[in-house]
Amino acid sequence: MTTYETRTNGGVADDERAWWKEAVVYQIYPRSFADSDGDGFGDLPGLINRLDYVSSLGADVIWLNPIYDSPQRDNGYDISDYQSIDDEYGTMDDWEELLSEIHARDMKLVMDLVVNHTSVDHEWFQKSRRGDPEYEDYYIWREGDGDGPPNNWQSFFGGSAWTYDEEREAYYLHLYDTSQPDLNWENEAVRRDVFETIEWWLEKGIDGFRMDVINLLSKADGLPDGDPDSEWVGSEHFIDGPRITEYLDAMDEQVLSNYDVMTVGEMPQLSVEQAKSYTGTDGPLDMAFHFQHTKLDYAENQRWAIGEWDLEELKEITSRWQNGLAEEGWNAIYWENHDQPRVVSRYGDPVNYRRESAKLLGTFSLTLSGTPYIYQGQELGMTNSPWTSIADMRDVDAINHAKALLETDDYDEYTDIQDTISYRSRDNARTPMQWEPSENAGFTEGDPWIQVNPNYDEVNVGDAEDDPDSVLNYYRDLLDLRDSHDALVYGDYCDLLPDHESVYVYTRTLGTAEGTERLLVVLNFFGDEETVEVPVKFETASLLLSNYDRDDDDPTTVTLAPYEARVYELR
Ligand code: TEU
Repeated sequence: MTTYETRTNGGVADDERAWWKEAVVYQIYPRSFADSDGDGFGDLPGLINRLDYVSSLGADVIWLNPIYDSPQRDNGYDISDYQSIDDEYGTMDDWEELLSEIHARDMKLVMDLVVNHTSVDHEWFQKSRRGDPEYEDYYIWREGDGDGPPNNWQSFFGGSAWTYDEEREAYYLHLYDTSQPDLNWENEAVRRDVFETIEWWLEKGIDGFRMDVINLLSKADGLPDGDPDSEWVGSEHFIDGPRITEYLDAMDEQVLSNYDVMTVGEMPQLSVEQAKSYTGTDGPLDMAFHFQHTKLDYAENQRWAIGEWDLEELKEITSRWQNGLAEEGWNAIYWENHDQPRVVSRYGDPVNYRRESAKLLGTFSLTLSGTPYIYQGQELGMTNSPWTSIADMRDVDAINHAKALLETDDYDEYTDIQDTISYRSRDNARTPMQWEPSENAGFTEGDPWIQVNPNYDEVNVGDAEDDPDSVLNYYRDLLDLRDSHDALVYGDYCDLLPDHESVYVYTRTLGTAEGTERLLVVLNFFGDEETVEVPVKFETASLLLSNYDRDDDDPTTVTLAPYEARVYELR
């Protein structure tokens, strides 16, 4: 493993510096990380046993997906009690131990905040459904329109966003699964209860929140019909809705701003302009996830259709976000999370160049402006899993959509849609973490809740640890590189070859007390050899890192092997 000198420059103003800008976040999906008791589900004691591994990567922050009480229809994004730990994961004592073990390793813990909706099993919904006067307005209830639902809004998981409740004799709104009713943020009591919950966790000493679909909280007055042709029908009436700024500002002013924590909003259909206002100096959040680069491989803008992706579009999106938030706001950089298929299988080559392309894609993430997020297993170059039957799939989203596709006239049987569902399913991210080349990849001694990717005998932590050329050890170098170069955190971004179809070349430049620190990143995104002329002037150049064994220090004319990545320092 290469080591670099530690930061030396003083070119960044103190008020521009922040620990969460300098951090690298490692995301853990606890259900699939490590099982300590053999029930086939990952749990907190299992995770605690693996903290040294996370720390060995050089990660600064752990983002933990929801572990609260939940009927688990949407794997914990359907919460029935915000202040308790689901038995599946362990106890509150386990959680306290987890927090202190994370802090003992000098890392921080970010928890998931899911407050656009709860589970139908939440006490608030149970009381609301019964018409309890204190809770009747905690959710969004409406009479139907004739025999049908109140409007044409669609659930993200397919079908109407409204479900009729026999007990209340009215429809409730759910932008996700029918078991996930949307909270009514117009109701001040809802806001008060949510803010109290946030404060309760902050008082326990956590270091921040990842906020689920947080730009969906405010729904347009009168809940008007949506454009029937849009990708998500109704979304223009609930994304960045009329009172969203007011709600998030209040959350920030009343609670968050009293703590030194980081916040990242997950924001479907986010634009750069909106991101600036959410994450700029006066904005309520520190950074936000947008989705634009996760749609490159959609066909005709459809998620459940696979298309070819092209690099120029990735460059266009990336530059728009890098430049757009350069002065105001902050990016959250990611390829993978628990909702996205594995990036090597989408934008790399999992068959011929798995290692090379995994390293290339990692180099991209770790050298951009913004806080990088690594999803468990990404650092091994884990791939999508081969799914042979819908019966093996667990994700409510994939299962609902498979059903919906089969109800259309376009498809007759499951085999017609199998390739699409297998490629796109969120289950690809949720197969167990591959620890060892032994049964069930060392994840559990029982039956895993979801299939283990059969390539675990080749892709696993144990073997990667012993191999100096593994994706894992390359990731360690990348984190070390970022940690030792302020230009990678605070430097300006400049795309030098925006029109090149297969090679991405950019610089990150920072004026410092000792002169200018400038890094040059050269990435060949495809499987053919490429030679590029790099339009850059310098006095000396040195190659800091490559995913091939190179000792060439001249970056003016570079011949790149398939999926080759290089990072140079220029003086
Ligand atoms: O996801 C919100 C969401 O709509 C997307 O992340 C979606 O899954 C993605 O666009 C697929 O490409 C969040 C959570 O991350 C997800 O796991 C939950 O199912 C969802 O909210 C509901 O809480």
